[in-house]
Amino acid sequence: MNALRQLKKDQSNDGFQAIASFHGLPARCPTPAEGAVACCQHGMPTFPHWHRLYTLQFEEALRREGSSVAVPYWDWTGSFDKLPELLTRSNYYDPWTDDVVENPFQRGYIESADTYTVRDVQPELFQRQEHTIEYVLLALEQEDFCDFAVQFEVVHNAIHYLLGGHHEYSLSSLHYAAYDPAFFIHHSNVDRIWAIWQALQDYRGLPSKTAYCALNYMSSPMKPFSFDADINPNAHTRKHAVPNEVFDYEHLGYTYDTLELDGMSIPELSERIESGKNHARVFAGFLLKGLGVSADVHFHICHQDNCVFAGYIFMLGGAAEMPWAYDRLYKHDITDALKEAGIQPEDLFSAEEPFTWKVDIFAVDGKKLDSHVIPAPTIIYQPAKGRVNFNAP
Ligand code: CUO
Repeated sequence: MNALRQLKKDQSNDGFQAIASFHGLPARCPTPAEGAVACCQHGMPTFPHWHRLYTLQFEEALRREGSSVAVPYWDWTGSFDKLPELLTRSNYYDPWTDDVVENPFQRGYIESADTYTVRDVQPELFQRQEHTIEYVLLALEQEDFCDFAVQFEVVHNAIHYLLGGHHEYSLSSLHYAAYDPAFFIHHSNVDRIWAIWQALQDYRGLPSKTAYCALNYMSSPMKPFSFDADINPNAHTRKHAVPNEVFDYEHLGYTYDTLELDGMSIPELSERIESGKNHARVFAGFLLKGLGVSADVHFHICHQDNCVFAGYIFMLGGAAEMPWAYDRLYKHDITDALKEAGIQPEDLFSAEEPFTWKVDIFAVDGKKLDSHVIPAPTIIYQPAKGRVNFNAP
């Protein structure tokens, strides 16, 4: 807390304002065509790498200001009924000065907008835990890096939205998210989930430190970390500003106290993931792309005149974002939603009339968007493990 207080006073190119602007506004990444865009990489297989390096940049800046600890992670996959005290307490006692001082993790100042960050916490944050772990497990189940990266990023988006809510100067805005120190406490956990996936890949005997599905991306410099020392004074992140250099976090100089998730070790996680494959599952498959705005996508699956709520996803965006589109589907498990509506996975095969979707997309300010800005999802049937289809022996 003392280190963050100091970092906020640091007006240098590696102070709080400068680091926060690496992610969103003021935009730092020039483009030949349309002026500068926000540097953060979303919707690409480099999302995990860019944000790993970014969390490290923040951690090393705090260490420069006297911190001797790592950036803590907030494990939002477990159950909780309030935010971590680190983020919410209003003040703390500083034994060095014998003073009670303001807790710097509560909010951040946004110089370019001359305002402070706000948290418009949504009640769902405290209600969706049992689902959150399932979404994370589905990400961890993916054995191909690019499939993992899509599921992983979309799960992480929800925390931005549920903490930031409908407020512009909040975690739910790509432009201003990183001005709220909660960003780094969240992203430290996001990074830990990637580390858990990497450990699972090792356990499964699969690649954990490369991405065969996106080799070209893995050798492209990540801005603004790769820029010169005037823009990024941190020689360590500058030197490692290529995704290939970021897979090995221990090589970057840090580790995690534990890679357990929801009390499960890596072998237990693997077992849980494998047992989840023993029943047939149905997914909605979305081909997502940047909308230039943060948005909430609610979807219902309909048969004849009957529509049932199947889920929602959150997209983090902003007008200054880099254009992006995933090259593969984000899968949202709708098996339970269908069952609750009395629809068995098998019914999808025998229905005489096709199942259709009702998709409602709301920008974070509440404005309804055209539901066709993203293609209607596909229905994906995944048979139980070892079965070719539902009625196979
Ligand atoms: Cu760039 Cu969480 O992704 O912010």
